[in-house]
Amino acid sequence: FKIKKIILRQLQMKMKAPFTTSFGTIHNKDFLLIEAVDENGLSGWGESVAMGSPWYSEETVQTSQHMLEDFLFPTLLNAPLTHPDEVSEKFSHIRRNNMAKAAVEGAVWDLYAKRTGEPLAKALGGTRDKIGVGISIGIQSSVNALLHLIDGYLTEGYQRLKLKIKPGRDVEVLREIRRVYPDVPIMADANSAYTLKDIDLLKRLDDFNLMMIEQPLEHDDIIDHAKLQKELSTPICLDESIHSVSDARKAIELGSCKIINIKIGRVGGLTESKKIHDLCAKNGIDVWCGGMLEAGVGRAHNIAITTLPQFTLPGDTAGSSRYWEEDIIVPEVTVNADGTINVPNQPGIGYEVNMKAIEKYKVSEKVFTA
Ligand code: OSB
Ligand code: MG
Repeated sequence: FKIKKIILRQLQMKMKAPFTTSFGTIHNKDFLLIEAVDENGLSGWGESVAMGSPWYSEETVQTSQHMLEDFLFPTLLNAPLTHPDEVSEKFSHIRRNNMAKAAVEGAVWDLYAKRTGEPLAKALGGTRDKIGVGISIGIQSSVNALLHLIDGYLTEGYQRLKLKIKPGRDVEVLREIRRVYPDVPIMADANSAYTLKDIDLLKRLDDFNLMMIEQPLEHDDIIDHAKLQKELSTPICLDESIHSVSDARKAIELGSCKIINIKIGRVGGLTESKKIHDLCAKNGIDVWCGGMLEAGVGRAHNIAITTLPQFTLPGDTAGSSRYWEEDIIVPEVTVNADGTINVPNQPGIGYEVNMKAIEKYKVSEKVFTA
């Protein structure tokens, strides 16, 4: 098959509640949505997780747009394809820019699965019809505010809590939450807010029976994380540090982590996500699907990849209503009372795009043809 037309839309969606990490606060989600159209007029959808500013990684909405328009679309338009695995091969002469690559690769995967009439989860080799999910909670102004939020999310059924931490908002906060919830599965995500100089403080986190601590040290590091893991009983999970199956292999060899968070955008697409998944399965490394505050299209891709067997831990894929007044897919993603999401069984991503909602949030649109 061939991609004959690509429609690139930029959207802005206001978050229901601001999301605060060790880096700052997100009020509005700016992102690119990609619609890839084949010779029969069938569309596949992809969503870029690059954000407005480069705090999580070096990519932004604008750098993605540049890479897509000037390099990735020209490589893909009109190129004969038999399987979406070929897309990342075609992009391999372009360094990094993983979020831009993943966005358009995701659209090709959706289109491919729609053409073959199977759910994206099946096309990827997924085996589950339900996935377990937790919730990632940003840094709050007070412990009481955090406790209030936690109470609501546990009532909704989420299987585990991920609490964002940073220096000054770590040990005391976790101690208080553990006191109130001695048995709830809890993990902490530092988004690289610490260094090895903080090792004594990080060791104190071992007291709280955390499932894992996510990315405590620098965003591009696997050496110091290996040193830290030797000193901690809490498993380290890497997020920002892992961009490829090659990074994952090195981190596993060094002992830099016991768990890997796979984000499709961070690793350059679904094909690379599968490779990392397979490597982790072989090495007994637990895997879960991270989140980037996605709208519905990206969320649907996350649900599909999470159906692979080595996604053994609950991911960050919360329901649409946790983020948005109105999502861009129908039906919206909902979470069952037992903290699971039903995997859709319609072809492709399995949700319809809501064109009215897309029009409402659209900031700009450009069409590229072969
Ligand atoms: O580090 O996992 C992260 C959101 C934006 C950027 C990075 C991260 C996150 C989250 C939220 O933790 C996950 C989600 O709810 O989508
Ligand atoms: Mg993280």
